[in-house]
Amino acid sequence: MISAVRPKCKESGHNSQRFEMKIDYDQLRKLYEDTCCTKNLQYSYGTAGFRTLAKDLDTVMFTTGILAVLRSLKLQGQYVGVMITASHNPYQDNGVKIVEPDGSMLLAAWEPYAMQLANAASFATTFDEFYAELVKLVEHEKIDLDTSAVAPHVVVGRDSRESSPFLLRCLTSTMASVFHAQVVDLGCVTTPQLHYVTNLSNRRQREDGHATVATEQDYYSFFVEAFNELFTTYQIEKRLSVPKLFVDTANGIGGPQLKKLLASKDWAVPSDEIEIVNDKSDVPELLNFECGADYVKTNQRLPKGLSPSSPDSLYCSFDGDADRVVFYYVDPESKFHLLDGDKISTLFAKFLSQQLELANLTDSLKIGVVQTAYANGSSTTYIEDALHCPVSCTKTGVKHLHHEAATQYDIGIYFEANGHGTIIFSEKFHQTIESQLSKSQGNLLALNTLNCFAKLINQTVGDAISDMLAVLATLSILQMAPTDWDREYTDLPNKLVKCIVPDRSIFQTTDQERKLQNPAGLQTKIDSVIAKYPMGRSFVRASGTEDAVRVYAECEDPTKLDQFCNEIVEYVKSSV
Ligand code: 16G
Ligand code: ZN
Repeated sequence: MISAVRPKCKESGHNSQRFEMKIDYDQLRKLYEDTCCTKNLQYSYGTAGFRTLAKDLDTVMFTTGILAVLRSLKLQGQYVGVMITASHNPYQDNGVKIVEPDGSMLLAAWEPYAMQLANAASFATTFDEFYAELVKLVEHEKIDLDTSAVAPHVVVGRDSRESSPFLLRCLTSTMASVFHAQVVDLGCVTTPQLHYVTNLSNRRQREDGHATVATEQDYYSFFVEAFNELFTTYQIEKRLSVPKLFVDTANGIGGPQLKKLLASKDWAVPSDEIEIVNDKSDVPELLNFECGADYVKTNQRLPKGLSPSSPDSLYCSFDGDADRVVFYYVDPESKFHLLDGDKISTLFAKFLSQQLELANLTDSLKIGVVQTAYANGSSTTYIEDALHCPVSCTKTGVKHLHHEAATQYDIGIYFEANGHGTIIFSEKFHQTIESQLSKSQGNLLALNTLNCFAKLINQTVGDAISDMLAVLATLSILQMAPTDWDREYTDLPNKLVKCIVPDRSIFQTTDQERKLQNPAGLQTKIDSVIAKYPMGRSFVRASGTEDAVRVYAECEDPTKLDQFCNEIVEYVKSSV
């Protein structure tokens, strides 16, 4: 295996005497030359990993595959996950992101490596230029490439895009042949399934030296069991509190996966209570087209394929890789009502706070909600004033919210308004509940409810399927109709606008993106506009996923909202 050890990279001027790349240089070179066809494009690893037109991703897939292997080697051969997806983007796009062994996003300190490797391959004029960059990284991180001691392990998954099988081949091309990695291909899965399976595989390996990797089937069994357990605990008939739930799966991978879950032999809710629409994941161009969470949230209207039925019916939309969900209903006057990420987190906060109180645990376990600046001001006021829960605000992007929820609270509920989110339960939470239950102390119903509810949540990442089940369970237990849920608080009228500017990088923010530091003087102008509108709030930030600047505004008077937002947009345009 360690056939052609190349001691030094003479051509690239790399002259380390200490270091040997114990990999097959010729094989790597051949695969590089065969695979990396896209050249001279600058790639950046953002909040969503790499994402762009699928036709431009061969080189990036090649280098990301290598980086995943290196990450696994750095972590003593633990399973590292890689997901090929472009989430809610149109069907022509694709993307890739790396998942840590515990199921969280790639460690921030490694994101620059992902970029360096991709851009080295993209701009290198010879293979050795790229190779030198690889050597530099391996040396810097002191990674032992001798795979005879520890083999790297990688779990790969992809959403339903047509381009994914080809990109998967680019991704995995070097894994086994050059780095002797054990690669587990999950096939088509949702992003949260990939996170969950990566986490479970490592837990099994750690806890009982389990040699077998976790599977998609484990995911279905686990969540169906958790759902059933919660219903049994409550002794509620296995019927939902809503007569019908319509699920728009954006013609993405969520459709077939949800069908598999509902087809599980143990799934007990009558099949006519949940109807899946927009489930044509085999028609590529329909993906996210006029449907899905992003479409519904942005346009505040029903997606294609759905027409209003009874006001008691509840609807929800996933995005293309099913890590995001928003709910909605239509009232008797045919008015559309969105129940977005803010509404989901407030529903969970209300329910879990009640259960904590019933279990007499409010003093020992800290519950809190994590939001971003996009959270509607009314939701923040409601959580603080009506639920008496603390609220944290972080920068946009799941990893920021996740970190805050995991480090600040025992029950950390986090959601972005766009529907990305989950709940993190701390070690202390599990120990406390377990200890109380084992002593049969306190309100057993509340303790069991908390215990079961924690199982129903995919704690590795926001998960449309798991979040959907948790919302259904909560509404059933609280006996709430969609209108009751919506009535808890009323959103302030709000608007989100995209502004194209010559260089978005000059828009630098502080205070969790709520204030601009640059361009100089612009924030003062924005503040003077905000002061004119009762309950006014507005902020400006550069998008991390598009070449644009986003302007958010909310105020009390819906008739003034356009004017408010336009004034800010005008200042933004005149500042560049
Ligand atoms: C990415 C983020 C999402 C965030 C969005 C903001 C992840 C997995 N995804 O899709 O959380 O809301 O970017 O996009 O972190 P923007 O920067 O273009 O506004
Ligand atoms: Zn997504």
